Amino acid sequence: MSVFAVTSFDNAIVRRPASSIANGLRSVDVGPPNYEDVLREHEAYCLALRTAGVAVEELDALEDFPDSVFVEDTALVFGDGAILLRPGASSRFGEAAAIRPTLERRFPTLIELPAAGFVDGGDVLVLPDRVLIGLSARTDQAGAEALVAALARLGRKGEVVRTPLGVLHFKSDCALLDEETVLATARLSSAGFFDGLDVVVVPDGDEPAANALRINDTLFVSDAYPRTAEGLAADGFHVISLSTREIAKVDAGLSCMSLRWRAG
Ligand code: CIR
Repeated sequence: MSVFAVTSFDNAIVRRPASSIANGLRSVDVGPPNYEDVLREHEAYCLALRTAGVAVEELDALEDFPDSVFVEDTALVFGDGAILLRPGASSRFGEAAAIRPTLERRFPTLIELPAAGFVDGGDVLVLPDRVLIGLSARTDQAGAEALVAALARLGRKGEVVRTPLGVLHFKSDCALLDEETVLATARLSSAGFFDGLDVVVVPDGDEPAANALRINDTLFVSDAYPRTAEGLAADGFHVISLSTREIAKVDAGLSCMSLRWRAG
């Protein structure tokens, strides 16, 4: 069995938010995010990634795709190759084609999924020994099985699981804290997908905080959930809180704004 490092990164791709993010998909409409504030959150995020030791390439905004800042949903990337995904929301179909030239330029191998089924990168959690793919309203069985086959070509094992009902993405409810530990909501941790790993459960009411992001020595957590952030800091993690107030209005958190990998 191969075991891969999964919290160590030296490169990331992000995309500048489009002003059309006001029309981004959302499960509950609490009003459009303010564009200037989204830009501020995104700039702080990029700076934080760079400070954590990552070289960040920022792609141009795509006004035709309101959710295109959430590049995580378009691809799965590793040092030895990338997989172009098939985002499952119709307004996002074109985002994979838009990022394709960048991935061709940056990765030695680019695998494309067959034109059947859908997978959003937000439903994919990369663990050291396997890759969990959560079935959801965005990721279907055909897409998940195609991704398992694509992962096998990169020497990795995919395992199809289920995103909790009513949760947008599998990773809306979990994140890796380190190579042995997952942060998860109670509803996800009880599903038994994290065999062999320690699980830290976010406090009731802090569910969105589970979409944290570990980059090298730093753990990024939403500043809207200080209880979670303080608990993780007390556990010894180097926690940096980042604002997600505006992007949360279009159901987004911290992992979705970047593709991350270790090239060297
Ligand atoms: C969507 O519904 O597709 C966007 N408004 C939010 C995507 C968030 N992506 C992610 O968590 N990976």
